[in-house]
Amino acid sequence: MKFEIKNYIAGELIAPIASQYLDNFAPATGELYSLVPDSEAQDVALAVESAQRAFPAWRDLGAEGRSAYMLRLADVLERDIEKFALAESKDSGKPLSLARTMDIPRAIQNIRFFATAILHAHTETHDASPAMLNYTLRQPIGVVGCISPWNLPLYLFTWKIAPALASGNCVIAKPSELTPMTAYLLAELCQEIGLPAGVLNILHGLGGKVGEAIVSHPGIKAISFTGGTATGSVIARHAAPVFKKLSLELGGKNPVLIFADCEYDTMLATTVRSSFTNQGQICLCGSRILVERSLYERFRQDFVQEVQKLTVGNPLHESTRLGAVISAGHQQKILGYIALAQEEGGKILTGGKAVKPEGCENGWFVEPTVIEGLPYDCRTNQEEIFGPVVTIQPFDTEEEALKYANSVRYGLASVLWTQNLSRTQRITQAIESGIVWVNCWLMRDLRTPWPLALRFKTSSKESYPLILSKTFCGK
Ligand code: TXE
Repeated sequence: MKFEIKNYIAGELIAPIASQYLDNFAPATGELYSLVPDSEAQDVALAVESAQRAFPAWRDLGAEGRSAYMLRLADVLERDIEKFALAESKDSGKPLSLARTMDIPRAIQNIRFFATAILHAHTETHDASPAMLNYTLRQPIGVVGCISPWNLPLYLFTWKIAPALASGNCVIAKPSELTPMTAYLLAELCQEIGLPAGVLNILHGLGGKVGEAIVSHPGIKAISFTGGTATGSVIARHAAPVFKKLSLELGGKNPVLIFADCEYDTMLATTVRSSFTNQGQICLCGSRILVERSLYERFRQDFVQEVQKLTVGNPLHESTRLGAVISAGHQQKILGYIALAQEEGGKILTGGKAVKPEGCENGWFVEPTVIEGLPYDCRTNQEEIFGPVVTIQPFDTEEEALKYANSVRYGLASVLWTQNLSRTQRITQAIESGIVWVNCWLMRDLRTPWPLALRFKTSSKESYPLILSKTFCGK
């Protein structure tokens, strides 16, 4: 009998009403190790009723009251960091070291950040005295839906639920059916801290079934979704006719622009990370590496050498840098793109194959793969692969680099490596992406939803971060 994950509704951990379950596999071993509720519309109805009942008291508890619950939740999560990191690693295939240093700490930070931000929230007043005073009153909307993906399970799950809860909303949340475990464990912690029943409800199951039931339910006023672009479009089709508020964070095909004047060693180490962290399964990973021609040969040689040092292996081993990809189907999708790249004329410089690390022979692993020789407009360079696969391409001028960078339909993130301030200004304005990281990657400040982070090395070799308040508009 496999362990049965439960839904969390009205403060209780309960089985799905229809008692149907889905299989949950450990990607590193292929082992079927738990069962996930295959929830449906009737489970959603129950959860919405409980959230609607909980809403007035949660709203009226005020910012300090809500903050106190959330801070307690962050504290017990921090106490259990090792347990959660192990669960995340097993459920998703990612290295335990990554779950321990990135996923779970960031989940704790998400909860703490919004729990304290709400204490300092303020709004604008427009004083047209003596006749009138206009002010903006921010109020919770009621019951909201949060649907998150499998690549950063608890990290993205908490990033969605924390601001909603802190603002006084009650939440119906659904983690990915591929990675349900840490959301389930979080429900146990909500019980432990005595979070009022119905404030947070966690439903498990398939996107096309329970996910759509969440999106369609008339009692749910807003949807926050992160996942595939095609799914986002389905959700928008359901939500638009009933005028739900909608936040969609979808795919990316992010360019990395490397100029010859960059701070080389930092660039090289960071580009390895921005390519292959979490097996390349982060929507913010850079997958199209564009290099100024005068630096191209040196970069290619060093980059391939560094990538070959990355250990693909058992996620529990400390030396492992790349774990398993999320599923057998996703492994096939990635390998399919590698085959396509070769058909399109690409040359594989390293990687390209599935691997079976010792002790994980039935798991779903792919070697970190670097491909060159492809035109910027081929499918490999235009479509999101979402795996450990990058292409490298030389360019001669800024205009050419920008043309390649902006050629895709995505506009999520980009990375720029240069020491030239004027070039930085030109490129960050011309590049069509919501986030531009300059001389760094994945630095985030939760106060700016899509920050423009700049980091320059001075001639004295001291580095300092500089966050501009400018927010770029996505494509
Ligand atoms: O994600 P899905 P998939 C990209 C990546 C990947 C592709 C597909 O390219 O290969 O998307 O991945 C729920 N109504 N990203 O298919 O299906 C689903 O249950 C409501 C980028 O695994 O979009 C899960 O909880 N919900 C991405 C969540 O949506 C629905 C991260 C995401 O699953 C639904 C993941 C529906 N009709 C994949 N269909 C990123 N931006 O970080 C599915 N879901």
